[in-house]
Amino acid sequence: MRIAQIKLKVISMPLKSPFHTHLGTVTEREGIIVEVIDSNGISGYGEGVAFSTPWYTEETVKTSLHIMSDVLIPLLKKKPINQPEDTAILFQSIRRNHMAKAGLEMAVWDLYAKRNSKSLSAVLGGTRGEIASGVVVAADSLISSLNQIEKYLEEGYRRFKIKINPSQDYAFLEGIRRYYPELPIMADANSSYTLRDLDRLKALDDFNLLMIEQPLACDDIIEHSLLQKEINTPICLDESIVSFEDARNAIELGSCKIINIKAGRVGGIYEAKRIHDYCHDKDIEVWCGGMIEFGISRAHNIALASLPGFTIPGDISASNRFWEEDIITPEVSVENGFVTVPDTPGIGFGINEKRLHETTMIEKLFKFENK
Ligand code: OSB
Ligand code: MG
Repeated sequence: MRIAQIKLKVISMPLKSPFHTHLGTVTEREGIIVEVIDSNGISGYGEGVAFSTPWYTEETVKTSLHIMSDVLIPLLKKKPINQPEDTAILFQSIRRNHMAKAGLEMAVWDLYAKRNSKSLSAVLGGTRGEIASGVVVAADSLISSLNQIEKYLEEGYRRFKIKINPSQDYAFLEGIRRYYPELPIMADANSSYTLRDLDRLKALDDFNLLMIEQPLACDDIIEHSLLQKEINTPICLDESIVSFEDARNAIELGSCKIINIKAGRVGGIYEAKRIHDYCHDKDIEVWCGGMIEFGISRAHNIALASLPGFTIPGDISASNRFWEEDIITPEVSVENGFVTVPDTPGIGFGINEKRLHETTMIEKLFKFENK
């Protein structure tokens, strides 16, 4: 594979409605669109998914742009890439900065798949032609949560993720269960509890939740293992798992029964697949999480979630869950609760150039020397 150019575009788009978590409210999403172009003019796309501020991981759009521009792209200029796996291995000499790495790495996967006229799902070994779709409810009151659930149910979603925290948990979930006693719901706490809240967390066993996502802090691997022994609800880890080693530690310690895999959080598809394969071996269920992503990242998530171990509906919702108009064409859509996995080359979605152009704030071009 000979890379001829890389384009980075920082884009910014308002969310259709504010996204509330106890860590903050997101109303506007920035992201970095990565285009890797080979010497034949074929383009592969990826998305840097760091947020504007470091509320979810330590990276930001600015640090990602810096690491991509000044560290990772210079590495790519030095060493040829033959297989997409080479990218992740090349980036191992740089610590962390997983979202920056993933943006570039995933663009190389898309490029590789397109050069081989195969869908990304086929390249990865996907076995599913459609993905059961879940959606997140991140509202700041019971009434607006109930309204959102009603609307998403009509749209066909199969699993509902409710954001909780110590000041919005028992009564809140009780309110939802009163209207929806059988609904497949899970709760995401985004690290808002400590082991001092053990009784509060035990009480949530009353609601037959599919799982509780990341109740404790991101480095509380041992505390999560203690908590899992005390509660019946399966623990799913999100923030705690940023690498294959984290996944192995968590599983060996019994810190979780389920893992939420996000390629952006773990440095890209290579690492995501390693975690998937390990979990598959160990009978640990996984699902594909989202981070309020634009269409390119959504498309990558669809390909990843077509792997056999992704047995639980994830955060793969339609483009219109968050966006008035996405940057891909066609947009991701949900029909009868499922998203179709494209069988066309690469990620299988085109670029909505007009939308991409009107949301672009910063543009950078890197030209590779053609030896
Ligand atoms: O904790 O899973 C999370 C969004 C941004 C960052 C972290 C998380 C989330 C979500 C939304 O819960 C999932 C989605 O994009 O659908
Ligand atoms: Mg989460």
